[in-house]
Formats: sequence, structure tokens, C-alpha cells
Amino acid sequence: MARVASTVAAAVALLAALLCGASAAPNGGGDVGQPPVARGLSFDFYKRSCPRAEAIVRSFVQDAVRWDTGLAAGLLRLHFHDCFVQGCDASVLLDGSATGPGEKQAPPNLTLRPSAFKAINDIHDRLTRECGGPVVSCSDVLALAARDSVVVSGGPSYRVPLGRRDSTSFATQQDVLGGLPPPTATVPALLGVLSKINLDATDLVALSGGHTIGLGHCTSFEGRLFPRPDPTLNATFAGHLRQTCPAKGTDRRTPLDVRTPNTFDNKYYVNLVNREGLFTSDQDLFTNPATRPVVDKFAQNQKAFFDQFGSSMIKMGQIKVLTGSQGQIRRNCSARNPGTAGLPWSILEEAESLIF
Ligand code: HEM
Ligand SMILES: *[C@@H]1O[C@H](CO)[C@@H](O)[C@H](O)[C@H]1NC(C)=O
Ligand SMILES: *[C@@H]1O[C@H](CO)[C@@H](O)[C@H](O)[C@H]1NC(C)=O
Ligand SMILES: CC(=O)N[C@H]1CO[C@H](CO)[C@@H](O)[C@@H]1O
Repeated sequence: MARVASTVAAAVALLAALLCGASAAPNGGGDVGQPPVARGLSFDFYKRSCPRAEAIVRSFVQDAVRWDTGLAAGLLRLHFHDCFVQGCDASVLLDGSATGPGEKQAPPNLTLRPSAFKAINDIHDRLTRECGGPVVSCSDVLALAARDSVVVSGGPSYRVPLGRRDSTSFATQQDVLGGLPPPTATVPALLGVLSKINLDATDLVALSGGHTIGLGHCTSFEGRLFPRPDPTLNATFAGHLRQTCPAKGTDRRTPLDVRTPNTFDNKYYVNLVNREGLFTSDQDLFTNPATRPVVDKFAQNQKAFFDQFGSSMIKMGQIKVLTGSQGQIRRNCSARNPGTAGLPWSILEEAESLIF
């Protein structure tokens, strides 16, 4: 019986291999298929309306990161926060209003970099001038600036599908807390959050690789130092962290990637293998047997990580996008266009958030 089953399984595997022949990986899993492009998005969306859009974003990010290395991390994280809360609709950029606080006022936002918000507004203003009006959405600027931040930091390039539109509705603090897992989360909790937006365990491991650049506050990992060190933390490393964060509540920051803090590479995974991940949400990717093999693979094979990161970013960048006539192209990324508060779309979204 077992033999029959294994023969059937082998036949199915063979058939699958034949069907997927064109995309079979020749280099030990380095080849990752491109995810599908959502309806309404396309790679050449601004070909007519703003042909230099991508080049303008690229050159801005290159120049700005030359002056401020940490801006690359700030921009990458901003796109992640945007997409995980209410979809990639630039809701993260909205300043709170008198009628109620938006995404920015929720706790996880408090550590987003002001310089990244400013850079997005500056890029968007430049595009508006160069293209003769507000034709490029703030959500597309976020997606492009994140990609270019990865590239200027040494990471992989990937093509960004464009044509997102910007929300006319705020995300609530509740949306933010439900959408963004805390750094204390372990793999099951992380997978629970990601599965709601159609991301899987491989996406989780690859996207967490964004922590190969940037900084974290002591308060985001102090639970791993006090009252006693987390046993999954390398003792030598824990000792170094306690020098930066000598007591609970210390207001200091430390690199997320202890080996190469400003370079986008696979050292984040090498850290995890050495028990030098900063957050529980990082280290548990290695502790948990479900995700450990992917961590091992990325630690050994940077190309496998880069290919998967590009693919997972394209997926993340298309979470619940607004397209066509939905939403709007904001004139000012920090505010909805005048007269658009409470349009049908925001009512629709409110109804949707009640269902989930
Ligand atoms: C999987 C769940 C994730 C958790 C729990 C998480 C948590 C965090 C936390 C707590 C910080 C530091 C905040 C602070 O203390 O200042 C941080 C920083 C950062 N995160 Fe994540 N993150 C996650 C996923 C991601 C993803 C998917 C990306 C991008 C692909 C990303 C990119 C970044 C970057 C670049 C920084 C550094 C920001 C800076 O230096 O300004 N994170 N993350
Ligand atoms: C902890 O880090 C030190 C110094 O980098 C290293 O020598 C040691 O092997 C590590 N221990 C473990 C258990 O990974
Ligand atoms: C953009 O909107 C924000 C928030 O309403 C406002 O503070 C800022 O002055 C606006 N910028 C411009 C250039 O109008
Ligand atoms: C309430 C609050 O502090 N909100 C902040 C959200 O993030 C941006 C950028 O860091 C700040 O400008 C806001 O003040």
C-alpha cells in the first residue's frame, strides 16, 4: 500500500516537473518565478503620462541615501507598513485629522523615520513638476523608493508593477495593530498575520530579510535582555546588547544586522544561524523547524535570497491595491485631495473592515 502511494507520489512529482519544466530551478533553488501582476497594474503604466518617473525616483533615492544612509531603511520600512495596513494605498502617509487619528498616530508608526516621509513628499513634488501635474500616485512612489533603496544598499533589483491609486480613507489604529505584528511575535503568530494577506512562510522569511539594513530601539527587544537573557540569544551578543541597552526603557538604537548594518546582503540570515537576531520575530525564524530550512538556505546562498526577496516584494507590493477609478492620485501625499473625504470608496472600505 505504502509502495503504491509512493509510486503515485513519484508520478505526480514527475508530471509536475514536466509541466513546470520551463521554470525548474537549475541552481539549487535560486530560481523563483515572478508572481502574477494584479489587474489594473502594469510595468509601463506611466510610459505616456510620465515616462521619466522611474528614473526620477531612482536618482532622488541615490542622491538622498548618499547623504543619509539610514534613509534607505526608512523608505523600505515605510512601504512595508503601508502595504500591511489596508493595502498599498499610501494611507501610512496621511497626517491625522481633527476627526480622528490615522495610521501615523498608532504606536508602531512612532518609530517610522520622519526623513522617509519627507523624502516621499519631495519625490512626489518633483514628479508633479516634471510630469505637468499629479499623475504618479504616492503609493507607487513608496513602492519605487523602497525598491531603489534596496538597490542602492547593494540588494537585488526587481520590476515594480505600477498603477496603484491612493486611499481616500484613513486606516484606524486598530487596523495598524492588527496588520503589523509586534517584534515579540513568534512564527505561528507571524504566519497568522501574513496568511490573511496571502503571504506564506517563504515570503515571511524572505521579507524579514529587510532587516539586513536599519536600526531598532532597545524597547523593541529589551524583553530578550531583562530580567534575564533569552536562551535563544547568543550570550556574547546579549552582552554587547546590554552595553547599548543597560536598563529597560533605554532610548537608543542599534543595528538590526550586526554584521553588515548598512549593506543589503544575506548576513541577516547568517546572524540568525549564529543566534544573533535582534527581535524574537527574527530569531524565531531559525528556532522554528517550519522556517529554519529557508533561513539555512538563504544564509548559504545569497542569490536564492535575492531572487525570493524580489518575488516576495512584488507580492507584498500588490496587497489590496486600488486601481482604475478607485481612490485618487493625491496632490499632497500627507493629505487627501480637498473635497474627497467620505467618498463612496471610504464607506465601502469601512464596510469591508467591519466584515474582517
Ligand atoms: C515580519 C514582521 C516584522 C516585524 C515584527 C518587524 C518589526 C520591526 C521593528 C520592531 C523595527 C524597529 C522599530 C524600532 O524599534 O525603531 C523594524 C525595523 C525595520 N523593519 Fe521591520 N518588521 C517586520 C517585517 C519587515 C518587513 C517585511 C520589512 C521590509 C521588507 C521590514 C523592514 C524594516 C526596516 C528596513 C527596518 C529599519 C527601519 C529604520 O532603520 O528606520 N520589516 N521592524
Ligand atoms: C556566539 O557568538 C560568539 C562570538 O561571535 C561565537 O564565538 C559563538 O560560537 C556563538 N555561540 C553560538 C552558540 O552560536
Ligand atoms: C500637505 O498636507 C499636510 C497635511 O495636511 C500639510 O500640513 C502640508 O502643509 C501640505 N503641504 C503642502 C505643500 O500643501
Ligand atoms: C503621534 C505621532 O507621533 N505621530 C508620528 C507618526 O510618524 C511621523 C513620522 O515619524 C511623525 O511626524 C508623527 O508625529
